[in-house]
Amino acid sequence: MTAPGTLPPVGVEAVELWTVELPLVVPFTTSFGRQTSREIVLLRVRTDTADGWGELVTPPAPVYSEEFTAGAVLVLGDHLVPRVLAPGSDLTAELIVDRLDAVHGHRMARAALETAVLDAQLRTAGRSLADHLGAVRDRVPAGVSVGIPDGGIAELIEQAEGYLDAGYLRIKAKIQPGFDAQAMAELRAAIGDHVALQVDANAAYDPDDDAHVRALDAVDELGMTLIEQPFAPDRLRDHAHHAQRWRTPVCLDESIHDRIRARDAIRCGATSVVNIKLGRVGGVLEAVAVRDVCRDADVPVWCGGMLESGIGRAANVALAALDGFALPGDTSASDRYWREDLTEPFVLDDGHVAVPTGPGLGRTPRPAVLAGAAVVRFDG
Ligand code: SMG
Ligand code: MG
Repeated sequence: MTAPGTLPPVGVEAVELWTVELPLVVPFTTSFGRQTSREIVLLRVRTDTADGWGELVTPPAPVYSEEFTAGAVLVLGDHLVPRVLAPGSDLTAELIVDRLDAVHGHRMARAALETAVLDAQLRTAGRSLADHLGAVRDRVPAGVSVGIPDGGIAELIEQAEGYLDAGYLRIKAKIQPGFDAQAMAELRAAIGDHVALQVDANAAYDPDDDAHVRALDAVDELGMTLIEQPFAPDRLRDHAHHAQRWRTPVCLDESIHDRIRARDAIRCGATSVVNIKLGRVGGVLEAVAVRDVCRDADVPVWCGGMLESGIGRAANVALAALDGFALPGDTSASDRYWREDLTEPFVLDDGHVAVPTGPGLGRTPRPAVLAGAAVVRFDG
């Protein structure tokens, strides 16, 4: 077996961005906005051996983080792709990281490029991503992230019960000021104390606002598995302060953009669980490095999601199969998002999703769904 990091380079000839619009089966509302469909940008690297795919996980607007799709496409075309295609285009995932080192931020854009090159390397070597990363399981426990429904708490309960009936192993509910303790108390009463339930505020609470803190204190009474990102990403001290008051573990998402921030957040007590998203941290290699920091500190991690199509989901599911990913992720089945996924769908079986075993990501876009895509090509 080849050890991770020793895959031979691939000769990259061109990079293509494929854009398709995919409607969500149910609108997804967080504290920062409502989405009814997703503009999905897939990145393909054409190489002299096998082609590789990655997914750009940016939202349409800079509301989750600074990144957004139109900006990421611009950065890829004007800044990232030119740096990786020259000088010399014999590339590895590690070389992508090196060549993009001078660029600040834009991690979701980098991740799409790195994943595509890694996919091409793995396809060339005939090896799956999960195997390459050292996966310890062949299926991953699946949770589901439920947005704030248009119909309020009654609809949230109906949706959550539907997902639990389908077999999902935990519910993550989005909260925001005005839709928090009362709604969560009703949800908890409806689904019962035995169900793993966690909340995600997407940084909507102000630690300097007493009413906001009181609302979170009330959520803390409801037996949540964790509370995800209550405050703004830079406010590590505020997270640490409330983490030591609350019985509910604090889990950071937006705050953790690389291994250094993960280490600092753990050391100062701001997080005792970490949501890992490979797009948010700049790629698969950094995601594994964040896992390593957490594992060394005995901090459990789980795999988040950004409403990916089957391409991004394939990478997430491989990541979630690694040691240290101790909680069900937002690695839901394809039909939770799409009527028709861009790839062969991921399906829920006994609350789990199977880890792809084919070469690379183990998924490619189905040609029919790409027929209507807009394509931009950059040659080396
Ligand atoms: O992929 O199931 C999914 C969505 C999971 O809630 C989810 N993601 O903050 O964790 C999060 C949000 C960000 C979504 S932005 C599109
Ligand atoms: Mg989150």
